Amino acid sequence: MTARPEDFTARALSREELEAFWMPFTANRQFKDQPRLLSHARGMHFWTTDGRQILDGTSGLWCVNAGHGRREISQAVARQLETLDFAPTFQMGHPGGFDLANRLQRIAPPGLDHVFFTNSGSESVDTALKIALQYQRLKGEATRTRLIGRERGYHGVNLGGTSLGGMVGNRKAWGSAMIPGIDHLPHTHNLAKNAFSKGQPEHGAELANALESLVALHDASSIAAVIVEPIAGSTGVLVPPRGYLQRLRELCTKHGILLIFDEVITGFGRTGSAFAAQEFGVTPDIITCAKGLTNGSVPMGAVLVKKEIYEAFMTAPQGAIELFHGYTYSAHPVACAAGLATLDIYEREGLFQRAKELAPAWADAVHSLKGLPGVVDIRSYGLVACIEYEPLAGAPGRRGFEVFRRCFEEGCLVRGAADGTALSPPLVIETVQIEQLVDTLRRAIRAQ
Ligand code: PXG
Ligand code: PLP
Repeated sequence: MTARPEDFTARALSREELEAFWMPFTANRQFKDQPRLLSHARGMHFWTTDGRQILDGTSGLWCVNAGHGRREISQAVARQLETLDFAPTFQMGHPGGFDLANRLQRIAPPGLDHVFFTNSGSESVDTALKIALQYQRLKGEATRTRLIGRERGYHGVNLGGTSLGGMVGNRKAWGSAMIPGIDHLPHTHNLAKNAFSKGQPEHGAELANALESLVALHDASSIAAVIVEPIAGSTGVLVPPRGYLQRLRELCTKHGILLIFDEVITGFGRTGSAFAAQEFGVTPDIITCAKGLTNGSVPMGAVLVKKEIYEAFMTAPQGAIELFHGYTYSAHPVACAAGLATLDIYEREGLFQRAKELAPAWADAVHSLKGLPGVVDIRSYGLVACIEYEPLAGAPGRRGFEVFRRCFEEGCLVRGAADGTALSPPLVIETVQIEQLVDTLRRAIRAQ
């Protein structure tokens, strides 16, 4: 008989045992004083080491799109580990990498035909930037070295992504290491005009014209690429205003600038399509992704590039390495097995379509929180949403954290995002679970 989740037990850790692990993006001392430890997970739920069931309203960290504990994935991973635990992919190969690249090509927007594998979203971003810079050189446009990000963007934690991201906290500590020649477009968040939009907000397409100003300032011949998240995730689910991404695409094409969509969060069904590119009908030149690629089970990321870009590299002399870049674990066989099993689940269960079908009910449920004290905005698209609060005087971010803490105590995992709560549940969420999540949030917000 197979074990039920309830059969697992995990011992609590002492304060001393918690010390050695320097936790990422965590208030370490606060956490270690009051730890929140997870022991196992199935479907829509985690269980804590003290036996409490927690509804996962965030797909872990926006990655477990098919729900937890998917047996097809764990079995594929176990089989792969026993057959070929590791294979070099530098001047060598194994079928899994090619299979997964072909499968990704099938769900990618037309024309994004080639796939470079990484181990995370951060690595995907830095890889995409290197590809963009070298592509411009290969085209004879070596002066195109400038890179453009956007305020409130998040592109991971490696130095390229940190430089292009627009999160001040992540930039200020390492100012001296920021790569030079970077500009930022303005973000599109506008409470005065767009508060409580369901789906794409009406106002702000013209903000893409800021790219035209940067071209006027620096000249197009100096600009290699623009990178944006189609929907900014980490900084509070900023949905692109109608027409904004189209305008950005037009301007990039007009000026010979590559457009990179960072789809680490928006990829794999979050918006109701495989990628936000298809959802919004705008095809970038490069897509970065990770997270949902393996349902969060094994670290993996990927960079999808247009045929013209790949082909420009393939003009190097025979026998020369065309792109001097790669990770020990690029296309790791175990990650490939997890990725293939994950894409099978998405396809077999029609999960991207399911997200699209659930989106209106999801939006209605989340928007029912409008009118609660301190709620200044609610934004939603596909199966993602954010509730934004009026910051408490002198304590920015406190409300978001307190709502997170209280929801966790009441059995729901939500994510604090600045002074807001971000939600991105697994695409298998049921209607009653949406109700539970929203009711829990309602109580937590009222308690502030
Ligand atoms: N780009 C985007 C758009 C992301 O959202 C990364 C790159 C970096 O991916 P890795 O795999 O290196 O973490 C991300 C990651 C949160 C949160 O709740 C968001 C991310 C990661 C962890 C937490 O805001 N986004
Ligand atoms: N540092 C050292 C000393 C290495 O030898 C390597 C890879 O061989 C790396 C860093 C890069 O590691 P990875 O390929 O896992 O990104």
